[in-house]
Amino acid sequence: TTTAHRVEPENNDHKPLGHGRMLRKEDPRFVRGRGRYVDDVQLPGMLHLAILRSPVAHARIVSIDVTAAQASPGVRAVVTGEALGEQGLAWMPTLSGDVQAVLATDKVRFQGQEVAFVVADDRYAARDALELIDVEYDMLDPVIDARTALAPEAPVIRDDLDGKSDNHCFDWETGDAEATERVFAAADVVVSQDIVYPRVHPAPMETCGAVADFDPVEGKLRLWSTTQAPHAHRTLYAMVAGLPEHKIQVISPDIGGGFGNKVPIYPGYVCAIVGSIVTGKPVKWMEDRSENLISTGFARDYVMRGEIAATRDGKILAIRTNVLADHGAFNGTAAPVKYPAGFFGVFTGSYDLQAAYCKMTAVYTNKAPGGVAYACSFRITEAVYLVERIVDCLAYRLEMDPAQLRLKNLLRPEQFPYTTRTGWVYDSGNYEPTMRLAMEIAGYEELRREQAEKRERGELMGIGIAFFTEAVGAGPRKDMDILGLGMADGCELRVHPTGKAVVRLSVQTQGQGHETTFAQIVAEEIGIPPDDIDVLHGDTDNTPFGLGTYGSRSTPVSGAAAALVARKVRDKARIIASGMLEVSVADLEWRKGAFHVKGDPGRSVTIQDVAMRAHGAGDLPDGIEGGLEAQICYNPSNLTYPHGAYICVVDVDPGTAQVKVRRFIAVDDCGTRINPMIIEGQVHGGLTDGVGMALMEMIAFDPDGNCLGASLMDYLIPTALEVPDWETGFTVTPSPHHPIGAKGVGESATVGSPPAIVNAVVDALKPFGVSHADMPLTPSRVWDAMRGAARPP
Ligand code: PCD
Repeated sequence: TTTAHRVEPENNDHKPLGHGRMLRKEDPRFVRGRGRYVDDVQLPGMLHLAILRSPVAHARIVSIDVTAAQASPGVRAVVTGEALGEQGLAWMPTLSGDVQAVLATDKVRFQGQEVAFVVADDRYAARDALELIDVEYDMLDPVIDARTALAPEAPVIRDDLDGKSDNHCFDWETGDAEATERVFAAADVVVSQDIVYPRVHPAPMETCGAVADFDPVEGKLRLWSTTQAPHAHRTLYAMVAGLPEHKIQVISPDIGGGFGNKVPIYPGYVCAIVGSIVTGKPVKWMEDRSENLISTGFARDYVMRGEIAATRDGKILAIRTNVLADHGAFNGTAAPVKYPAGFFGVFTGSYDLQAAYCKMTAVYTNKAPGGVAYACSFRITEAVYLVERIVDCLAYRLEMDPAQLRLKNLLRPEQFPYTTRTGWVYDSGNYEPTMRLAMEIAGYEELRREQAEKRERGELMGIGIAFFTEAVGAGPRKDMDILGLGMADGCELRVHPTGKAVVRLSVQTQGQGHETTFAQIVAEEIGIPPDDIDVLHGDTDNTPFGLGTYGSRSTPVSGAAAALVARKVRDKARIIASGMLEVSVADLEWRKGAFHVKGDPGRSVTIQDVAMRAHGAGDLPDGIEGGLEAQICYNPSNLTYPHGAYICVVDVDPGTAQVKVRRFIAVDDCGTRINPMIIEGQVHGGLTDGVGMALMEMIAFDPDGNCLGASLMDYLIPTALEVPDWETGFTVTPSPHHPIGAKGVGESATVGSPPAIVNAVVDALKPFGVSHADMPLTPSRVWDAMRGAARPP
């Protein structure tokens, strides 16, 4: 899709970094089909692994007979949970401190769970042998609806956990319950609404997979895998397998989309490692589409109750919410230890409130483990949806225009840095101009007039608004860690003698364009053109430690590291330059790539001259070592808080209840922009995700726990046909604590668009007295809503 409308402010302060819209350095490789993905890895003697999965959601394993499979042609090994158990490998820790079965030993707990694996000469031999494994199951009742998980008669899913007698996973609360109750009790107006954010799946184009190569002579494990967090995975493998960490190399090559799906460690990765150790050969495991959809990390699955208190004239006073979170059979999400519900605590949105309170209960069910933060900084997507939906419910009740209601309540610029009612500190924001710009691009007043006319004629047109603030860039070591690992990022920069450079990152791109944007950041600081800077990532042997790419943290954390490491190199270059020019450091002026003697513009040395001197012959100033390189580990002092205003226009066919997204206006503020073209691409992708979630996507189950969305025939994802030409604009409010003022943006559109779309559809249905309907707004759901029969999903 194209950008029909792009608003470029005149103001110079709003210029992106120097190399702005430069084309992506990685694309020549991708457009020629020369990307190298995990499934492209071919090693001599490599074997193939296939996984036998449970056909049922909940059952005790009575017996597993593998004799026929072992005798099948080409089969090298068949491994069950029992065999793994003998090595202490049947269970592994998850990134949220739960444990998960690598292969089931006692019970299967969701349909698609890993039960056994076969290693064979090729993929087909491995798959064929799976059918010869004979498993006897003793069926148990499944728990499918989270709302029934805590009923006394519910079967206990996690009886593997010591003393566990129910399906309770965790409780979490934030805010001030009493203060909130006081505000609610005294308020003119209270509106409450039950809201479901259905289970969806990130469904990246490339499924998950790995190639494991254990060399018994070196004692070294090399693992190519589809991971968004190679260093964190390496540490976990060291902990699970007892292999020394320096003998594990995790390589994340080109990745065909992550979207949070590639953050967790999946049993398949561990099986590939075990397979290689057992057979003494390299072993490849690659999921198919259905395996990816039924067994890997899903997202969302929150049943929420939202309550909002306000004055009669629309001043929002307080928000309260109660959430039931379905985490599936194992809590497989990656979340900072102290925040089991991630950044849901930012459910207070972009508004100036007096009080807020959230209570959450998480439960286990017989569904695939999760829930990953799919294009969502640790559950902020659910929080934004809740607050933006409930604000619209309030507008409906007060008969106020939803744009005016928001404008009346947005935080004001002088309130930043703003501490929310749940204790988060929004670093910076200037909300009203963002909202006004979106309304201006949309032609908001004109749209409302058009809508009024259409309503006269019985046509269903809806206008939906969402205003969001996100918390991205986890995070400060003092506040957050994952399994005891602090969330800082390393970065290393080496400048070669001829002035070309290599920057090594701890984060890993899955398509976001880091090879380009990180070169741009370094280029801006050190004056070497971005084409002369290579970006290396995704290989633990060759990059500094860091926690990986998710929660739009690469720019806020690693991007800051890249700017600072370049400044460190520049500081050293300045000292060398002062020696070369025989002046003091204070007499030098840095201008785009060269040091100039103040007041003597003719005398200067370029960064390339300095690089040669740093490595070459001739004296260096006292105490300065040769070479031109530096390394740092950046610990952010706060998260960054991007914001945005989205407006969606839909037409609903009164005869078929089909929703058409006619226009979508997205104005984003991610602080200083590095590459506006890449940002627009990120926004277009996220908006498309949003259309999918709002209108089409849901991983559903039948009462027996059969997954009904196990292929892309049933799990609908949007294509270019379902989306309009996106209209984007931007404002720039730099982050005060980020060295270049940048905030993350990769997930903004996925977070902000579902409420805008749902608000638009509900607005279209206003003539039917509809004030809420749950996603996905498929024609049948919209039809039911029009007939007053909105059924709970
Ligand atoms: N940027 C710029 N500027 C600014 C910001 C940003 O330029 N201011 C850019 C950068 O550089 C990059 C991008 O943009 O390139 C993005 O960023 P960020 O926001 O920082 O983010 P990151 O970290 O990098 O990434 C991540 C994200 C996420 S998180 C997700 S989901 C998704 C997104 O990203 N994924 C993906 N996007 C994307 N794209 C693609 N292509 N693919 C993929 O896969 Mo999660 O948590 O994981 O769920």
